[in-house]
Amino acid sequence: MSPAFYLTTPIYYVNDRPHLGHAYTTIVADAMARYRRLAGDDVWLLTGTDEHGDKIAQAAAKAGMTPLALADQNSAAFRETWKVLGISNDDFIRTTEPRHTKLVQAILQKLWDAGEIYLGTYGANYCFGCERFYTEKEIVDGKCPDHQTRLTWIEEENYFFKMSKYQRWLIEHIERHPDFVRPERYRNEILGFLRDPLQDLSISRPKTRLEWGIPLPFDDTYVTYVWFDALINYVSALGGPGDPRFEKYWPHVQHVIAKDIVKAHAIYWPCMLKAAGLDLYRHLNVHGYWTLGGQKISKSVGNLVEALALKEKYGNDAFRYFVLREMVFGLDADFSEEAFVGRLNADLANDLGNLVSRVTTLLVNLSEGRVPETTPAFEVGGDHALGGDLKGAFEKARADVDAAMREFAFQRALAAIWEFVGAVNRYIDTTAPWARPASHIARGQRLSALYNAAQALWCLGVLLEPFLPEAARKIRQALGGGGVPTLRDAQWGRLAPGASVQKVSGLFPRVVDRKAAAPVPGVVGAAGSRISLDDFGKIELRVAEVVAAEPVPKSKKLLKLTVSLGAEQRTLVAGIAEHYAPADLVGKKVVVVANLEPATLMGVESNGMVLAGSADGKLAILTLDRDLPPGAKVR
Ligand code: ME8
Repeated sequence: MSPAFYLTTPIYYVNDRPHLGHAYTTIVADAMARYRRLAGDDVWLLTGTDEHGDKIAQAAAKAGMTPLALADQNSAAFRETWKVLGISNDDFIRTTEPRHTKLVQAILQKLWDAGEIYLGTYGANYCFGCERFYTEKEIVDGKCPDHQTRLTWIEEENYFFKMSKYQRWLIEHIERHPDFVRPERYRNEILGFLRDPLQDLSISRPKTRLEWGIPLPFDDTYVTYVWFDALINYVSALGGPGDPRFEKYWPHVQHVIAKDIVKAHAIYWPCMLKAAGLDLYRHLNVHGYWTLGGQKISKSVGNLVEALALKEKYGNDAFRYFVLREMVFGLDADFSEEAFVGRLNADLANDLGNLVSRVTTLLVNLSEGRVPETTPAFEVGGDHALGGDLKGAFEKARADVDAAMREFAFQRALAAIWEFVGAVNRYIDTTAPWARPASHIARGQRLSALYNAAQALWCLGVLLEPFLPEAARKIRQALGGGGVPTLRDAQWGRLAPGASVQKVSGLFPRVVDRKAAAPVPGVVGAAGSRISLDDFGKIELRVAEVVAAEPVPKSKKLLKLTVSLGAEQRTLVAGIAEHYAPADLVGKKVVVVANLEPATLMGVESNGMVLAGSADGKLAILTLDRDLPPGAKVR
């Protein structure tokens, strides 16, 4: 039987719309769930929405809606967002569902019957944003440290959960299970907090103050405190004790949250579980905040970081890659679109996208679109076979990914995969399979290099699945593989000789100018914002002589140009086919941007950009009014 794996995200408040912060936690959980499925586990991934409490009641009042109408609307927005982002959750729970409210009441009744709950009076400073009371020690300048808002002193008769009696036991549990709360910084934070006496937890709110909650089963003049209600979702979504789903998955539960809610999850929740006679979770995995200019991202920062806007603009896989790669799990990370575009262009367009296009193009052009036979006798490098090195590099990447994923270190897992991507790119550069073979040995070596490159690409198509599901599927499909893979498929030789191969180009198009909607490929786009002389100096402009020109197959707009820069020849792709015939260009001296990173357009690598002006649909290439040699600098 496959090992079970149960993973949860927080259930998000329905007073907000999904933004980058929510999306990060959910993407992280999805990547982990996909990875465990790939490894063969029987996975259950849960997310949902937290719909009761002051925060929702107040937001609904402000919007002139009933709390349930607001919850319906925003819960649907979360559900829809996760669908669009391709999140593979197995369930979505709402705390207003009867399956949840029933279980919350059953647990409350059980604790009441067992004498774990009592009626008492309590007065303290309360934050409506956090929905919790703050101790004097936690308050900063009289304000909530999280929301920076003034706290409200509230004194009332309430029901209390005898949490204090679990303090000793909880400390011992955390000390005996070093990775119960991880990374370590959060474990230390909780142990630090537990050095002071733990208070009992107020678990009710009088209905006179708040009606929007689950009534206490033993006193319906009160509703349940939202945290006591919300945490139980992790249990109620599985049907609770006795339900086969609960019995199967609960012993393997792990939670993912950000540091804002670590106290509720690392203190209240274990005590509640212990009192209710339920097993504790395995791990609480805590990540840091996404910030924007140093400020925690929340709904107040606006559209830029709305989860869907980023996905729309850059694509789902690029969005996933950026957040998983950029944030060190556990620490804060600052979001910037520049960093996003930088990673997209460097890691995805350049490293991975070019690799996929190179390998598939080589296989189509040099091996008749098939994976060649293995020819060990011709392994490039003999005993020291480079192919062997490449296989070893993959096995190392796979082991590193596994170790990283066991610790929720997504950024390390991706770094390990990209080390392998680099190794494959270097392997292709070294073996140069495009070189004309001078002998049957060279031909054998070429096929052997292509075989290894194909295996490497296939393995990437499997190992990338949890992180870049769409790109990984395209890679596997290009190599004739369909269906859902497992890690066992990521092996040298799994891709049989003879398997058909299709070219893949433009897997991750470069983002040339993130402000320009659709720049014409190969031609400088519309005027942008002002730049300094220094910035202009970074652009290397040179005179280039067009040596050859031909249309790019299947493209109406693109021409492939071979140009001479004096000492070297280069291939450029320019979006000028609708304005110039190839024959018009040969012999012309044009001006090119010579220091652009390469970009692949319709499967052809372009190493530079031809300058042209355009107006009213007309286009004119920049030429010289006096002769200069090819390669001459332009300033
Ligand atoms: O706290 N950076 O819901 P919530 C990273 N309903 N992650 C962020 C983030 C940011 N800037 N902003 C939000 C609640 N998150 C309760 C949870 S669970 C039983 C009840 C993510 O809508 C992160 O996962 O305020 C954080 O823990 C969660 O959203 C808080 O979501």
